[in-house]
Amino acid sequence: MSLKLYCDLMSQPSRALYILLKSIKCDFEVKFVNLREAEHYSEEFSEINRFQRVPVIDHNGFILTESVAILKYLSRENIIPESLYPKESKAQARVEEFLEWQHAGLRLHCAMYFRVKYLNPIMFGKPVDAKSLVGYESRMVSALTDFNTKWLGRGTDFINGNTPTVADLLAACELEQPRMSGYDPCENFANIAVWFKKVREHFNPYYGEGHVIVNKIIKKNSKVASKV
Ligand SMILES: N[C@@H](CCC(=O)N[C@@H](CS)C(=O)NCC(=O)O)C(=O)O
Repeated sequence: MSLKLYCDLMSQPSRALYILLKSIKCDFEVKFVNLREAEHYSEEFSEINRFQRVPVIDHNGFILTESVAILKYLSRENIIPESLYPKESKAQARVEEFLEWQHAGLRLHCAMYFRVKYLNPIMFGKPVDAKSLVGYESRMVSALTDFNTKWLGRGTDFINGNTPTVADLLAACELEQPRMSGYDPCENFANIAVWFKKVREHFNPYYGEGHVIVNKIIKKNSKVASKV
């Protein structure tokens, strides 16, 4: 069996797949695609993914993009254990209910806040437009409020019950992103804070390994902020 994961650890769904495959002790090859160096626009990578995005897998020559499709495929191929991606119809539907929701319900808003507040000023050398940031922040807070009360806060340790699934890992990796731009969801949302700790603990040491670069940026930016 040959499984390659094309990823960049600055990318949320890339981290989720990287941590997942490491934590289930899957024998896979990591192919880093450095987004900051624009490696995803190279001819070589464009042939692998015509959309020029990560993550991508190559499983015995079968190339697949889109993190949710990849998770579903790896579950069907029995690479992800049932404990993390249920096979039973209704339990599986509950996990997939979250996987469908999170793209527009959570990821979009956390990623946009990160992009507008942190990435765009670095990429385009322009300061953040404070007015538009207010809108991005309020949409992110609204998404986090939904996540905090409608997915968490239902009397279970994780999104769907008392054991984690791929839904928890995908969500946690998304929620790390705004932390790099100085917004820590744990400071404002009690259910998220309790849940986040459990997800990190469950997937460690791989969770920490997948977030080494992210944590360095968070540390660096918090030092800068404390000096301001
Ligand atoms: N819906 C895709 C999203 C893929 C995606 O947007 N990847 C980002 C990193 S998180 C990327 O490759 N961005 C490169 C770019 O926008 O130029 C998935 O879930 O896999």
